[in-house]
Amino acid sequence: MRKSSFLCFVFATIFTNLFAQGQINIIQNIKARNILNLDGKWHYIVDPYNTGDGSRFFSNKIQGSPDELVEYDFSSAPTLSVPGDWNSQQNDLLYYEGAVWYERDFVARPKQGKRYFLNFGAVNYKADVYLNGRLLGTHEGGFTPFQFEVTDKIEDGDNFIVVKADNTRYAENVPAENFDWWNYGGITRDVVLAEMNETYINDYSLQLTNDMKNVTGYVQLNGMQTSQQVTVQIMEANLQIKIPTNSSGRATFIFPIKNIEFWSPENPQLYTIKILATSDTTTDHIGFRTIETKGKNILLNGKPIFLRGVCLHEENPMIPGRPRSKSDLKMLLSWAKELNCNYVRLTHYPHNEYMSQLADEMGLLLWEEVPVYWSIDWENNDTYESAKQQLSELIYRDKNRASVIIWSIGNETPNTDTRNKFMGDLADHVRRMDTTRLVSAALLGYIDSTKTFRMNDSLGKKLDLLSFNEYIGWYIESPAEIPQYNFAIDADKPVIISEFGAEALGGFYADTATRFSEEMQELFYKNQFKLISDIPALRGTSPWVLVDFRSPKRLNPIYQEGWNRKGLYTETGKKKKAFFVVKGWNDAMQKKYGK
Ligand code: GCB
Repeated sequence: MRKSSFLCFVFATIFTNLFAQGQINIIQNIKARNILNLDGKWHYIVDPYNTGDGSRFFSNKIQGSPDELVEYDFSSAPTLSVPGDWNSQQNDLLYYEGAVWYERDFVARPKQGKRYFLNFGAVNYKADVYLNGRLLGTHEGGFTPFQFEVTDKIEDGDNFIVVKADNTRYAENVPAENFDWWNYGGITRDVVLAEMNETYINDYSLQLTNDMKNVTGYVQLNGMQTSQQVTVQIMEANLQIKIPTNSSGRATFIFPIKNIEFWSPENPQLYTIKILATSDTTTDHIGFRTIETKGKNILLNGKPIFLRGVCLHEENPMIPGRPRSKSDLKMLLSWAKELNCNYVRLTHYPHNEYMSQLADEMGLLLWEEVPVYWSIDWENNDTYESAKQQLSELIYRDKNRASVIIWSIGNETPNTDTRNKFMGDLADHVRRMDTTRLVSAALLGYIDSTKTFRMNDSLGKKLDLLSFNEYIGWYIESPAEIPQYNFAIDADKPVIISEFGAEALGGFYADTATRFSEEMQELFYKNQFKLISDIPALRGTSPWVLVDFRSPKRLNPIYQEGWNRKGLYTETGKKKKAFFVVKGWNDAMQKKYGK
């Protein structure tokens, strides 16, 4: 890179930051660091009576002298693969909910002057983490990353980690006790140990400003040498800025951009970002785009866009349980592409971080959500704090992903005062953390005596998009009756139908009046698309759902057998008839709105 061609402007103090750091303290893009991967086989002990704390499983004892009483033994216990849930790895754990203790040995050679961090991609739901018998801390929330510094606890030579993972459902958790997906328990995402310099780059953000003329953001150091010179480079565009960090190790910046191709689904251009401090360097791949609403329109890079979407659970039906690798997830997004989607709603919880990286690479816009789902303990402050924490961790993790355009604060929640306070505060919190994306939630409407679907949810006022789920023709009457309904949605903001769908067992063919037939599901979508085309502000749809997924609530012994069958693909990856109706709609919307 030619230095002379670099632009270098410092306005750091004049411009406010688009991101507030929040309370999260995790190494940004940790996989780009010097890491020891701790995935693999971990010993496990199932603890249905919660005996492990009292029996001190965390000390990982092996019986020494014959008179010693030790009532467990990890070294001879069976193993589970990490990452991975326990439900899909052991037949007798399929429905297990409770505590499982994991143990893994590793050898470390810690170096003088380095710092060490143990990082978990996700553990569902609660994790108590111990290193060499000492408690590092506890994390709650099943879908977001967390980390502990272990510099003063790691041994030169043999070490062991013990994790108590507990996926018991409680009314005060987020999600609470009732939800329509499998409650996969365990260490479901990667575990790594990172070796860092004493002062390292902990976090950074790079965003395009709404006028599309500048890139703005910050770099945050962690360590003793807080005052350093930091350089941020956008490699392929030959841009860089040099800035000093302040006494808290933070540097904010804004600099004009030239030669940048804006990221979009048609042109998912990512740039190599290098951040160089005196004591550390790191790298990432980041795209630049803007997203905003204007009246009824959603504008991507200033141009109106229609979100041709589909909903998705983090479940690849070809692999039992939670997907474990980037390639497990890639298949799902490729299927969405085959449906001619430019957008995916990742329901109902933060998905694996590979999802947003893949969406960045593949050119898919994303809606990301936290599991504030159905009934939550709205009056409980701890519940609120947990929802807020999960949201903060998600935003912190994915803030540099161009694909992510919407933060969703929940799904199908009741329009009550306590809920409005809870979720209204969450919406404010999101806006404090990130001013560069849209805030939404999947709301519910009601149907009046004239079969008119209306919205009166007061939370709508707090959101950038009016998004709602509706099941006219499946939970309300059947597909043949859909033409009797209509929508009265008088919104001055973009409307997104965040869910609508019907079940069909792949390969079950019958007439359009037969539940669970492919023909009924096909008619459902044909009639739905006619119905919703009349909504003037409609700017996006995400049918429920891309692929059949496992849910213990779905108990029809002939058609469901533990699967929610609203997929457009079967669990073996076969397209159902309805797939082609949805694709037809996406093609038509693409024609109408251009790319
Ligand atoms: C919904 C929920 C979703 C369910 C779906 C269904 O409204 O948001 O989680 O799985 O309906 O299939 O009933």
